[in-house]
Amino acid sequence: MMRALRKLELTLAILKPDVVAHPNILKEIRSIILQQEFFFVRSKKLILSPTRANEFYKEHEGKFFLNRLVSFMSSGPIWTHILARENAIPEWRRIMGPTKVLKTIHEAPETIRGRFGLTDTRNCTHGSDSPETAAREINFFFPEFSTDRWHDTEGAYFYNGQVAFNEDLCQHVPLQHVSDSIS
Ligand code: IDP
Ligand code: MG
Repeated sequence: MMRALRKLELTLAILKPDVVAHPNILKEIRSIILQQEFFFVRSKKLILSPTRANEFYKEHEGKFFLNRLVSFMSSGPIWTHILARENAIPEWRRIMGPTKVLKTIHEAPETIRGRFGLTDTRNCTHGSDSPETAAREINFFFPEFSTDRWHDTEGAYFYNGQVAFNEDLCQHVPLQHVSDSIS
């Protein structure tokens, strides 16, 4: 029997400094992402400079919260991930929950932001909000990554479930590449 082909969509996720500062919360959010059947296609831990944080959030220029958002996002390490799944963009935003934590803790307490968010600024996670944004944001953090090339090469392993999650890399690795990638 042919399996129905479900198109894998890619999105950019960020685990913000409030999450990365708390190893147990970081671990819990990773396991939620895995339980929800996302693949970690690429992962990087880094510290954003204020200049880069400003550039990333340039759509919010002029908003009252931009300065505090930029200081927060450059205040400590973040994890950035390219996640893959069917409907990855809306699905990741759905499990994150709404932006404003102080409402979300009442209105969607089961979501990531509802469970672990601290304030409207320190709200745990970022997720791209459209295919165009996802393309820009993936390129922002992973300029060496080509979505087309990924679909043509590694993509097939993901479609066939021939990948294993590597905890150290925090990435799903095509099975016959496992030994190459960790050497
Ligand atoms: P999103 O992260 O859910 O896409 P955006 O409106 O794009 O939400 O805002 C980007 C980030 O700016 C939010 O995740 C949050 O950290 C911060 N932010 C948004 N609105 C507020 C606010 O009203 N007060 C404080 N911070 C905010
Ligand atoms: Mg946004």
